[in-house]
Amino acid sequence: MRISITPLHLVIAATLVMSGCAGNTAAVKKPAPLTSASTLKTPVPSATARQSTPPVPAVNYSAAKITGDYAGYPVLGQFIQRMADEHGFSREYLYAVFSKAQRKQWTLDYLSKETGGGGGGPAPGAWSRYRAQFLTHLHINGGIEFWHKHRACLQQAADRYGVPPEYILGIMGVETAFGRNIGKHRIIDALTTLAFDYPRRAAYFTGELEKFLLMTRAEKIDPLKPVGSYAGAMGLGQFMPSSFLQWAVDFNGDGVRDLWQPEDVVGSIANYFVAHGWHPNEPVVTPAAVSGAQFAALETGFDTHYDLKALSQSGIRPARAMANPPDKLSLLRLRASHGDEYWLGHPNFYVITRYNHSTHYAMAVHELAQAIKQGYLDSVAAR
Ligand SMILES: [Ca+2]
Repeated sequence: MRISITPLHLVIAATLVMSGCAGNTAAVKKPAPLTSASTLKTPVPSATARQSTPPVPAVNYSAAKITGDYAGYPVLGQFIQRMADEHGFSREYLYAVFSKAQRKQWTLDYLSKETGGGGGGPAPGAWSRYRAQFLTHLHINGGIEFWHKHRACLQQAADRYGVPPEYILGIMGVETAFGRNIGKHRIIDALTTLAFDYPRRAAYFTGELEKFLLMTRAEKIDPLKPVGSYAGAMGLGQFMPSSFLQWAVDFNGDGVRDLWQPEDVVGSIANYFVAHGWHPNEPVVTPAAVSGAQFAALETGFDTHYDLKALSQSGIRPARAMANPPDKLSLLRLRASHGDEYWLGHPNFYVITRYNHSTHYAMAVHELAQAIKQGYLDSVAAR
């Protein structure tokens, strides 16, 4: 499991929540009294257009100054000034919100231990240990159950976006085990702490805090209510606020984009994939067979690029036929307990890594997707 604060938006938190919430079986909690609809209507595309009159927040908080953990932070004062000037927030509203924000020392201590980075690449067996966390009965059965329950919605997303249901479910499974591990950290505390007490990533998290406040105002959510990962990722798909603003969709047509609504999460993940270049009807990976001595010298990873001829010259070939091989494939090495596996990553494998920049992550999503699909088809056939 890779845990690092890298300069990527949603990605970091998607990784962080895995460790922060392992074993948490809490049900999905909605952060605010939002309406939910069980019947699907026409999807409404994301709308982030600025409005000349700022929307009214869900709760009318007001205070004359900042008290509490964040009293006396000049940079917070400058942030509030900017939110007022650029987005029309009332200062008194933000003074009150930040008076209730709590500094999360646990997060800062945790991250200070993580900054070493290690290096040297995965150890033998690392892939098997990572995989075992996600290819479980809980994850697979959770996906099959979700598929049956939200079949129409998943089909609608497949038709509209070209993303097969199993990959949407693979993401939701690895991220939160279908809502079982959504995280327990208040987003306002997580983002305020990382924006103003974690200088290494202050610019990034200040941006996420800004977008979180815009999101809660636009969607009529009390900003003190949402919980998620300690880096601020939210809902069944663990979207960061910037990802919410850019890619979340109201997929059940009830007028709100809600990262806790299963239908909206299905549409939002599919939309995220399309925005990052998903190729409909194309595979994710092809197993590779290796021979000779030269293959070991090739660089591996989701961001490598080889054509089949170059791979062949190094003793690497597809272990099964490819209908339409892409111009470039990545070479993936997975260090399983039984030895190293080699795979060829198609462009869609790279798309999955846009959710979390990790070969292990994308391969776990792929394998979980395939296991869920097989289980779903078996359960349909048995009926
Ligand atoms: Ca909705």
